[in-house]
Amino acid sequence: MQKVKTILLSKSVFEDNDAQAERLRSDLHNHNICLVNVMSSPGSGKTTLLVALINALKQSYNIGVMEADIDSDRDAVTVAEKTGVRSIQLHTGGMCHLDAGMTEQGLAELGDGLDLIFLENVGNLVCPAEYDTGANVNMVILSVPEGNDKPLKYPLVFENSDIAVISKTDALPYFDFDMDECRENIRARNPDASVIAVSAKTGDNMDELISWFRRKLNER
Ligand SMILES: Nc1nc2c(ncn2[C@@H]2O[C@H](COP(=O)(O)OP(=O)(O)O)[C@@H](O)[C@H]2O)c(=O)[nH]1
Ligand SMILES: [Mg+2]
Repeated sequence: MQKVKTILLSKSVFEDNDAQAERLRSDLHNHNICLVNVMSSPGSGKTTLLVALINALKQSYNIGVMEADIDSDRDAVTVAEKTGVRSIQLHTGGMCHLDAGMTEQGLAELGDGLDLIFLENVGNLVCPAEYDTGANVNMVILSVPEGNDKPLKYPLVFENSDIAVISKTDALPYFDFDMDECRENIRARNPDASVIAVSAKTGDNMDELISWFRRKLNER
């Protein structure tokens, strides 16, 4: 099994997270780095989707990954083994989200020379939405088994995201998931968000998601 670096993050010293996040976002922009904050509940398919996305984009961009969790280095090892890109594990010391200061600590450990960095936030639809990490792109993932009403129950994470991915579409035949209603629920919270439904398992519609990222990265 591959070894990955694990960093224990210390609680942020900054009182004004929003100001710190704005500073970080503009620093990243000035260095032509795109940081993508990936949020979802546990098990909705963040790591699986990242592996598929990274393998599609790694010839074009220098990619790094920060995997945030309360414990274990499982996701960072999975990403390193399945993609070969630079991957580190961040431990939050029990906290259920990352803030901008913690994200900055992770970025310092990840190192230079990257132009696309994915941050897999702690699995949780509530807390990560309340703390701006300073990312340039916020992405929320909602999987088919979770149900199409989640944008109504957890509105903030959908309001704060640039893109909402509906994952595990291969499972649609087994769940009462109304795709049109889900899209409508997301649009009601955030009319500006792109909504893309995919299956990372079968590859269904992954091309649309990959193209979305290529366009976003070209806009930098
Ligand atoms: N059927 C199906 N299962 C998936 C898909 N993506 C992920 N999974 C499964 O869902 C579980 C959780 O996936 P994981 O990527 O670890 O989710 P995370 O906790 O959000 O990072 C694993 O058993 C995956 O194999 C998908 O597109 N379709
Ligand atoms: Mg994961």
